[in-house]
Order: sequence, then C-alpha cells, then structure tokens
Amino acid sequence: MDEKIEKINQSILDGNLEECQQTVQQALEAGVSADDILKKGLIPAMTEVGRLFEEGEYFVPEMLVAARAMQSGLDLLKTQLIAEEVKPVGKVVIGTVKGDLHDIGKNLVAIMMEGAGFEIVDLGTNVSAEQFVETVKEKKADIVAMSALLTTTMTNMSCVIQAIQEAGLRDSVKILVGGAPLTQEFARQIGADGYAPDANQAARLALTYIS
Ligand code: B1M
Repeated sequence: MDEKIEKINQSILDGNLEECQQTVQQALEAGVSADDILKKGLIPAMTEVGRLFEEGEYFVPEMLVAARAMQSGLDLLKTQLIAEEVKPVGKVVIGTVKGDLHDIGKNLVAIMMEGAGFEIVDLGTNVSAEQFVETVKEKKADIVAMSALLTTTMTNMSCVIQAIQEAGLRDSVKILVGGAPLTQEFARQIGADGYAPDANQAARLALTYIS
C-alpha cells in the first residue's frame, strides 16, 4: 500500500492530473480504502505543496496544478466516500466566503456531509453574504456551512452571520464554520454555532444540529 500511496503523493506534487487519476484508480482496485487514499495520500501531499509554497520552492501555478490533480483524485473517491441510498436528513448551504477561491476543503466537507445524509446546495467559491442569505431563504436551509482558507477572508464570515441576522433568519439556521486558519475561539467570537477542524468532524457536528 505504501508504494501506491507514495505514487499518489508524488503525482500531486508533480501536478500531474492523469497520473493522479491513474494511481488513485489503481489503489482503489488494489483494495486500498478511500479513507486511506484521502488521509495518507491526497491530504498530506497538499500539505507538502503548502510547505513548498511557503519556502518559495513552489509558486501559484504549481499550487494550482497540484490542486487540480488532487481534485481529480477526490472526484474518483467521491462515490466511495458517500454512503449509498441515504435519505436527506437536512439541507446544507455551503460555500467558500467572498474573496476566497480555495475549494478543495469545502468540497471535501460537502462530500462528507452528503455521505452523512444531507442534501447539499453548493454555492462554490467567492460567495457573498447576499448569496448566502438569498439561498438560505429560497432553499429553506437547516445549516449554513462556510469555509475560508485565508486569514484575510475568514473575517468575511462574520459579515455573512450579520446579514443572516439582519434578514431575520438567525434562529432558523445553524452556522458551521471551518478552514485551516480558523479556531474554535474565532468561531465563538463571530457568533457561529460550531467549528470543525476537518470534514469528518464537520459532518458529525452537522448531524447533531438535526433533531
Ligand atoms: Co492558496 N494559500 N493561495 N491556493 N493554498 C494557502 C491557503 C496558504 C496557507 C499557502 C501558504 O502560504 N502556505 C496561503 C494562505 C496564507 C494565509 O492566509 N495565512 C495561501 C495563499 C497566500 C494564496 C494566495 C493569496 C497566493 C497568491 O496569489 N499569492 C492565493 C489566494 C487566492 C484567493 O483565494 N483569492 C492562493 C491561491 C491558491 C490556488 C488557487 C493556487 C490553490 C487553490 C485551488 C483550489 O482550491 N481549487 C491554492 C492552494 C491549493 C493552497 C494550499 C497549498 C492547499 C489548500 C488545500 O486545498 N488543502 C494551501 C496550503 C495548505 O493548506 N497547506 C494554500 C487541502 C484541503 C483538503 O485542506 O482546505 O485546509 P483545507 O480543508 C481542510 C480543513 O481546513 C477543513 O476540512 C478540510 C480537511 O478535512 N475545512 C473545513 C475546510 N473548510 C471547512 C469548513 C467546515 C469545516 C471544516 O465547516 C463548514
């Protein structure tokens, strides 16, 4: 298994989308679990990409091709990560906040929540407070899930919460936040209902909001 995981890891570092798809597919066929591929292959590779970027060895284009390779691997894992034939237990509106284009973590949270039985309305990235509010109203969402990867955009989460409050919707939705720069304390300060450090915990926490 280690050799297969190592190849997946390398394909992301190389930003090689085809190689990533091939090695993920081969690992799945060899019986490596989707969870192991994700946690030992895809996620550590992106962490390494971040480290190389910080050290000036990688630049934005390298990050971008690595992210595309990872997303292609994630797409192959999606069906395995989502339990089949689950009835929707509630509706989640999810998005990455305004100014922020990072979507891999958000996509993972959406996959895990879908796997936990939620219906997902994915607004994508760079989502404004108005878009969140309108969609919550229109879709009668139970949960708003926001992701941010930049210290400069995480503060936009409080604008969304404020807009939800001003629209008179605060009592009808639970607000869940996450993303690498966030902390439990930050979530408390901005008035979110919950914070989760990873996608699995986000899905578990979301389930506790549904009675
Ligand atoms: Co960007 N980037 N990036 N980037 N990027 C980071 C975040 C950075 C830490 C890199 C670094 O310096 N080491 C840094 C942020 C520094 C900071 O703010 N403190 C950074 C920067 C600076 C930038 C730009 C400003 C670079 C530039 O242009 N000079 C720029 C900003 C663009 C913008 O958004 N406006 C930028 C651009 C990009 C790309 C477009 C090239 C690409 C994103 C492509 C994409 O997402 N489609 C990219 C990438 C790939 C990264 C890194 C390398 C990887 C992010 C990732 O996908 N990780 C990242 C460094 C790193 O994280 N190591 C970096 C894998 C993913 C599974 O993890 O998203 O953390 P993550 O999700 C986790 C948890 O956080 C959590 O669950 C997931 C795991 O289960 N989680 C939630 C996430 N959302 C959640 C929501 C929840 C609960 C949990 O509840 C709702």
